[in-house]
Amino acid sequence: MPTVHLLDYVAGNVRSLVNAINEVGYDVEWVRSPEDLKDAQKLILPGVGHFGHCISQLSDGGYLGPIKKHIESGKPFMGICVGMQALFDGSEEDPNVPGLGIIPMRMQKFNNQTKSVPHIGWNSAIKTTSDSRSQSFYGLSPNSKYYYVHSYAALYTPGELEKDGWSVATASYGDEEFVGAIARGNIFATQFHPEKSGQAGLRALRAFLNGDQVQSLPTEASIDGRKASGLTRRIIACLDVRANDTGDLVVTKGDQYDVREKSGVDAGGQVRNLGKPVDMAKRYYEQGADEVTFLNITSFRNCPVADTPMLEILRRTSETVFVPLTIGGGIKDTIDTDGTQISALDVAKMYFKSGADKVSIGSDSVFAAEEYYAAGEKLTGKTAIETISKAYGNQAVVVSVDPKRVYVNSPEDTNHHTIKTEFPNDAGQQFCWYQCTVKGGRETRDIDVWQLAKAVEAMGAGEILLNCIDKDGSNSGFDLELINDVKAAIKIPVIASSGAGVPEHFAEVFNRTTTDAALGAGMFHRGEYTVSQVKDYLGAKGFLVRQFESNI
Ligand code: 1PR
Repeated sequence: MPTVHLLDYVAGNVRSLVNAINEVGYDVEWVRSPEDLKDAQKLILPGVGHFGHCISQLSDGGYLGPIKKHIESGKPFMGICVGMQALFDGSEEDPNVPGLGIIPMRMQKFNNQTKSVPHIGWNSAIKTTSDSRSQSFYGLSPNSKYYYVHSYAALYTPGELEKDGWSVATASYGDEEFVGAIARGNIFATQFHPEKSGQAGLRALRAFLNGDQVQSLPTEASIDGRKASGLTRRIIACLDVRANDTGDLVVTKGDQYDVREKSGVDAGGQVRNLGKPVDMAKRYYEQGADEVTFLNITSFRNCPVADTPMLEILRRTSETVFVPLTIGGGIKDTIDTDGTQISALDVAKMYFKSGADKVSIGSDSVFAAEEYYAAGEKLTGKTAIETISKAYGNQAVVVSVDPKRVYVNSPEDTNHHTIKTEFPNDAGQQFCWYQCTVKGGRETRDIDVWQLAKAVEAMGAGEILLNCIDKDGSNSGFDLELINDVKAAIKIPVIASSGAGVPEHFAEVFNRTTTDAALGAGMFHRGEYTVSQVKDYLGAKGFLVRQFESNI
């Protein structure tokens, strides 16, 4: 196999990139010291997290000069995400850290007054000059969508980069247009993650590796993709995974978090078994799921952390599933079976190395939020959310919330943030607050979802996965009141979860709330609907969605 050099200098979470490179027919040679760069013909620089952190790591390792030399020598270079940002003069994220200065522009933060930041999801990369509409660079198609996750961007001014010979493909987020991909001569760089962008991303990666700078696009691509430009509605398939009573790992699904059978042949308390995690993840990827989330809903007892079966599930899934993977369950400071202390960051690291893109933290974030308020809203820098987001970036940390409704007669009856609901309870109470729970809903805590959301945003969480125990498994639609309430509290994106039963529920949640994404579980697992049916329905209702591209 031909090879490409990969510089994995910071985070070590490049397994999916390696899998994607293999998938398009190349082998990876690792750059382990600046000297290795001398041998590199083709070089890829990925990057996650903070701009300043990435550049400082490169600088401290002695890589900056050799990278610049490689680029100036005319050998192929590809930068991904922060690896693209490194080519610029600098970034508002860390104003005192200079970039490589190859592109005379600076990264700026997205305006979060009108939209959620980070910008997370599938967006366009459309060539800016329309004169050669049937041609693009590196196989980028105006009809394809690519996976982005970032808070800082190279905001686009028409002509500014093109006058220096750069080819630019842009995307729009709200009213801001930014650079999605950029190329000139031997350089190709993408703000999006090609390794997480399904077949469209693999096509771009392969074009770079094969040196196909100018590629004619399939004929259907000559339609004006700008009509369909912008961020798509994100649909996530979620797999709750646990060991069943015979020790096999299965995808299960509860009703209000109770996963044991109540009727049928397995009635009498067997864990509901809906299939195998890796196979199901692949199926949802091929149906067009924009992300796949695995929740380890019971910790695997008496199992050393390094052998937890979820690691193997991630490794195998990331070989065939080229969309973002989130893993939740048990992300906290832990004592291993041999008595060793393992930090939440180390647990997360194992997951990232095995192919996860984000970790989802449940119970531990509730405890951290309680401590945050007890200390007078002071950050310690020691929580799982803070340590992981510092090392891997905010976008890598999801907080999974499991709230329950608590009804009251009036807002004065509680210290918690209440809403007036359209759905009073049987006793006629018209107000409720959402109480946070831990340990899979088994224990309630004296903190509400509004408090929790604000605290975890302050700690550096990048996204909220908003479940609702009352709605879970009910097929009765999302809790729109809860979603609107949480959206009003914070700026980071929210994933609506719990209650989806039919495609109409997805249209409803996107119409009646400002949620950033929506998640389904049971309706997909039971085979009642496919992810593509949900997307077809949304498309027919005028929502922008990404459809699965079947080949590269
Ligand atoms: O607390 O950090 O160890 O994380 C545990 C994680 O496991 C949390 O994210 C928690 O939500 C999840 N969890 C724990 N117990 C259960 C259970 O069901 N017994 N599942 C559980 C949570 C909720 C959603 C579900 C949606 C959509 N599952 O992920 O998929 O409600 O379902 P639907 O579309 O079928 O209605 P920690």
